[in-house]
Amino acid sequence: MRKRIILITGASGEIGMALIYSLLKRGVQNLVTLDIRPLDEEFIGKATHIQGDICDKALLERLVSEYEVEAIYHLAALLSTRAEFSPETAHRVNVEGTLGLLQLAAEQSEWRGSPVLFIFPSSVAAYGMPTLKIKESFPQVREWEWNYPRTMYGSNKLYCEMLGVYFSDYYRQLAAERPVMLDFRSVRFPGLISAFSMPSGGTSDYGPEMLHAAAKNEPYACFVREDTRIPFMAMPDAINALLKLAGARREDLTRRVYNVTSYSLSAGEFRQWVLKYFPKAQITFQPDHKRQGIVDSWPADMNDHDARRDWGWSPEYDLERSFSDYLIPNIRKRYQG
Ligand code: AKB
Repeated sequence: MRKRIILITGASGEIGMALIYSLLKRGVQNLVTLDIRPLDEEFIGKATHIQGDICDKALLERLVSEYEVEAIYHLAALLSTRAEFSPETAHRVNVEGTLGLLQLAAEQSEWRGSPVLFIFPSSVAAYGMPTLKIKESFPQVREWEWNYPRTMYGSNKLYCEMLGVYFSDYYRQLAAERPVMLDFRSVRFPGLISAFSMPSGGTSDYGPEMLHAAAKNEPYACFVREDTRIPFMAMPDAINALLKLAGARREDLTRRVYNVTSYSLSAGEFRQWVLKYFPKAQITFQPDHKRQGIVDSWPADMNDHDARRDWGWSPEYDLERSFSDYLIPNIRKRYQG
């Protein structure tokens, strides 16, 4: 008998580490993690780690020969800024990597006769607001609006959402008898802010970078204008969203892709919140017009009404609580002993 497992890809990334921490805390013992990097020391011995490339077909074949995969949290991705520097690599990892895992989940679902749960974090980058004027006129976008991403990463996310829907609902639709298929569920995240890790390669990174720099007493030059506004969320809420969506009853879900968000903040307001706790922080604005263009194409906020209605989504950390209860105490501990 093969051991039943939960597979987490991108396990050494920001979301991956926070998710593993939460699952272990909930007593989950059957975690198999996959990442191109080694697993964080904190988790060694608590999860079975495979260091390798998600695009390595032989690796995925070995994995299913050893384990029965019940659920996949597919977090591995090249983020928006990094993906612009190597779009072909981003496409390989973000799209081909996801396609390989969807195929794996489809085969496993058919073999088991019950759907493999496939949880996929998508992003505010799946949107593309053509102009700042239009961005202002549509302050809270719905899932189906303005799906015209301007980045390789955003395009990859949007397409992979579609692939997930396809594999769940239409794959082998012309077969005489359609086999049991996977159960794809996705959340579109805003910019995420963690107290315990730094993002790398994203374009919403100016928020967390500003905060971590202030805590380290380092000057920070923000690469977007002061009036730039996008939605953000504290990392514990991102993990809650993934776990809550994973635990929702299938019959309650009216979509496969849901917006989730917490608060919408301009870069100038972000700076004010940082100054409230680190009054000596030296934060200036030196917009990089190329990265600015990417953030300008993301909506100021997302409408997450459907997630609230269908599976009871509600962020636990509003703006005030994110800073006072989560970010500031943990970041202070991290950098100031
Ligand atoms: C990025 O900036 O690329 C990510 C995202 C918004 O998905 N943080």
